[in-house]
Amino acid sequence: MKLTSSHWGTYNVHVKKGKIERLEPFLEDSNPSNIANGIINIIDDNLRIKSPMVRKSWLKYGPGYKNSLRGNDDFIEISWEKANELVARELKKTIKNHGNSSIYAGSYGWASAGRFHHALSQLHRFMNCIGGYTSSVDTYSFAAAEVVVPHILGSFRDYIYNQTSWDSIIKDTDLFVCFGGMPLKNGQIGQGGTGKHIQKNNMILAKKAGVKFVNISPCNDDILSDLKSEWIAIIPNTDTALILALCYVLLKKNLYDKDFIKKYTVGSNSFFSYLLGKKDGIIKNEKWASKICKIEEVKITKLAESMVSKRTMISLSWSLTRQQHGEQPYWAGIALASMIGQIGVSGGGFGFGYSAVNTVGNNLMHYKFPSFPQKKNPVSDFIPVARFSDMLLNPNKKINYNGKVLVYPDIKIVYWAGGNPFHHHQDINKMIKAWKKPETIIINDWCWNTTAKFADIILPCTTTFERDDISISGHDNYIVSMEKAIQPIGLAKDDYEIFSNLASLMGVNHEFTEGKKAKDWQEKIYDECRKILMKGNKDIPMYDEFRKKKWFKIKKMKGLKIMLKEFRQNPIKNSLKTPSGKIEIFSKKIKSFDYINCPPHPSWLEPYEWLGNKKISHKFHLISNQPREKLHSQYDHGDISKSLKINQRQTLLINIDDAKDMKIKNKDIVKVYNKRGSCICSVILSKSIVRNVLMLPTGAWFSPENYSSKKLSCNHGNPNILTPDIGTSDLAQGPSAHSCLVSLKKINKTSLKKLKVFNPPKIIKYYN
Ligand SMILES: Nc1nc2c(c(=O)[nH]1)N[C@H]1C(S)=C(S)[C@@H](COP(=O)(O)OP(=O)(O)OC[C@H]3O[C@@H](n4cnc5c(=O)[nH]c(N)nc54)[C@H](O)[C@@H]3O)O[C@H]1N2
Ligand SMILES: Nc1nc2c(c(=O)[nH]1)N[C@H]1C(S)=C(S)[C@@H](COP(=O)(O)OP(=O)(O)OC[C@H]3O[C@@H](n4cnc5c(=O)[nH]c(N)nc54)[C@H](O)[C@@H]3O)O[C@H]1N2
Ligand SMILES: [Mo]
Repeated sequence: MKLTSSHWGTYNVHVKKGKIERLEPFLEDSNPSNIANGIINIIDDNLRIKSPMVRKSWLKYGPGYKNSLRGNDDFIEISWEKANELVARELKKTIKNHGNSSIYAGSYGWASAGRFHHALSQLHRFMNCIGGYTSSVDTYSFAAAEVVVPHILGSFRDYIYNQTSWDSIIKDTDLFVCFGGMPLKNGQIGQGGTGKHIQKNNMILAKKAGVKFVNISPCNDDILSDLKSEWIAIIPNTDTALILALCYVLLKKNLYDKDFIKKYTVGSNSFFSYLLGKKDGIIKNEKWASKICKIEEVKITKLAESMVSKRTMISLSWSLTRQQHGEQPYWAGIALASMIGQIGVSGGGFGFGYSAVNTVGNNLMHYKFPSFPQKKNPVSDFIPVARFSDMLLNPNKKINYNGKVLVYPDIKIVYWAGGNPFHHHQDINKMIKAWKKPETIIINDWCWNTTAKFADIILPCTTTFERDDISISGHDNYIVSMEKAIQPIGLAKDDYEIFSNLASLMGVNHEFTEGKKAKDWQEKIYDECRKILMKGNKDIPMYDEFRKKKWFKIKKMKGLKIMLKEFRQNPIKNSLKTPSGKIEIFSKKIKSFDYINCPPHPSWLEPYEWLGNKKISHKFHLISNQPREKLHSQYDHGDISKSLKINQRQTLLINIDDAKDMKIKNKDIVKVYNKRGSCICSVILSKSIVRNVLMLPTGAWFSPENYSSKKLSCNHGNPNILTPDIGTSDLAQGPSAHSCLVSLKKINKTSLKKLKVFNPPKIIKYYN
């Protein structure tokens, strides 16, 4: 029996005759996730990429020709020697002719758990050894927050990893108000490796301790039903208006904490004038917000009054940032918490997305552990990550980003390892247009997902079950020795071996490997982490002993973890890293950028696509949230994910009365569409979603079935065929997937085309 770890948990792997027989959850984990079981039948099925592949027309006609056949071409199975030679040849040629900035290797994605075999780190180090690459900054998860929160609090990362712990909430919180819910399904995941799932138990303990929960969301499934929370149903993309009205009530009724505002914040005057309508003639009162959010005025007044009269924790879900002007709900939320005045007090203040991942609210000191060193990137070009299609389509275009002007480079090679752009990127039809631009697209992956089918050269990598590693995330209590359970499938190699071999052909093997084998790097990483941990964990074993014992539990912090406690205690000594040292309700820095779509204090800015825009004739707002049965697109072809599909399609939640009006029944098949594209899915009728809102989780592999037409549609239910590819604002340029209007129509089952996405492409064997 071997132990392994994943983003969704730690498991004992039972192996029989070289095959994985079953996975048994880690004994420490009382609330394990079922996601892991999805791998068992697919680790070596016909969608496993078992040898290097090259797209037929790319090889026949050369790079840059027949790009439009990407995604609908045959593949030729080739040897590693040939594949390495092709990749090295293209990299050398491109670097010589166009320079390293013409290689895009931003390569966003979650890859797999394990500190060393982290595909992105591997790729980035390799690229830095050969002269660098155009990189990406920020994430798809919460880019708007990553850019705006440092202007408000001095840092985002310092806080997201050090949020007020659940034990503080259990002890001291009276009222827990979640904007965007607190979906337990998301708490299954922890980036880099999860030991024990902590969210559910803590939620229940908080409930037992008397905490009252309020779920502010278009969907009441966004919170555990055991919490018996109050549901305040809101129209998507309007939280900022609601929060501004809550601030207004506190201001108007003189209920806010003047001492806190004075001592710990700057810029409230300007913000208050805006609330009172002195700037634009619009008073941001309950009546105003009620029209926008469709929440009764009296509910808004009552909520504000109870928030300020009780110990209140505000949770701002990460989803709020993935919408047009996604900077604003976070800024408004922090302003509201400042007016309530409980920031830095046990059980009060605000947090970012409780249960967005397993580790939010963990009572652990955040460790900045070393990882596989990536070296320095000699190329300075970068893009905000979600501007990927825009960059490919518009070389030399200038864009604003956080006070800078960036110029897009002209990309000739795209290299991806550990991510799935056909899963994560918005407006897939626009991306397909962009995808035709580069001469060569190379990926390392282990299964024939849509990105693999759309690539030119595919280097097959191992899964975590086929290699040793260490799971050590910095926010989880458990360090796990990840043990190789089975031999690599087919000719798959670890990403490290893939890049070591390529590094040899590029003449930089020593720079890349430093003469070390994978196990040497793992020992080095462990030893460095151990040194950091020694302080509070004297019993942490030496490397060899750790491998024998298999796991180690890092001690909890003594006492409660309270975000911004030190700042509250002494705002001079522990000033924030903002220009004023205080919480910036008004940012002079942002004012100096002069962005019309990101004013210098929290503001309501209408998104283009929301239910309030009557110029767009779509009836529904589409939310594409995280899937409960998998992590993004991973294991979508496995049994667990497939078992939750209906008619083999991703399911779409629709309000029961909306469905009745349209004569749609449970499990009917529908086409969801707008000007960007369309997709097919199966409906589930629900009372827990507000009217005119649809919910289609992400993760269904994009399944194009109509190659001849200009716009591809998806036969499987991938929402990104519908979502807009626009930046949140000139400040963050983050993704805005949640600002999306659509229409719906019922489809006859008999007209449904056969699903082909789970078939591998045609493979021509043994050509060399
Ligand atoms: N509409 C809409 N779109 C969204 C979102 C949304 O809410 N709505 N959410 C966004 C968010 S928050 C995120 S984080 C992104 C997620 O987007 P991604 O992180 O790109 O999604 P994953 O499916 O996790 O992709 C991981 C890929 O890595 C591969 N992989 C796994 N292990 C290894 C390995 O060891 N080596 C290599 N080389 N490859 C490996 C997997 O097979 C898979 O193809 O999606 C974003 N997209
Ligand atoms: N099982 C599972 N867990 C995951 C992931 C996964 O793929 N699968 N992905 C992980 C990743 S990478 C991330 S970034 C986190 C993301 O964590 P979140 O961003 O919190 O997750 P989502 O499920 O996208 O969104 C949460 C809820 O926000 C609500 N919502 C959407 N728009 C609005 C709005 O305008 N206002 C309000 N009030 N609510 C709104 C939706 O109802 C949705 O269910 O999840 C992580 N956890
Ligand atoms: Mo994410």
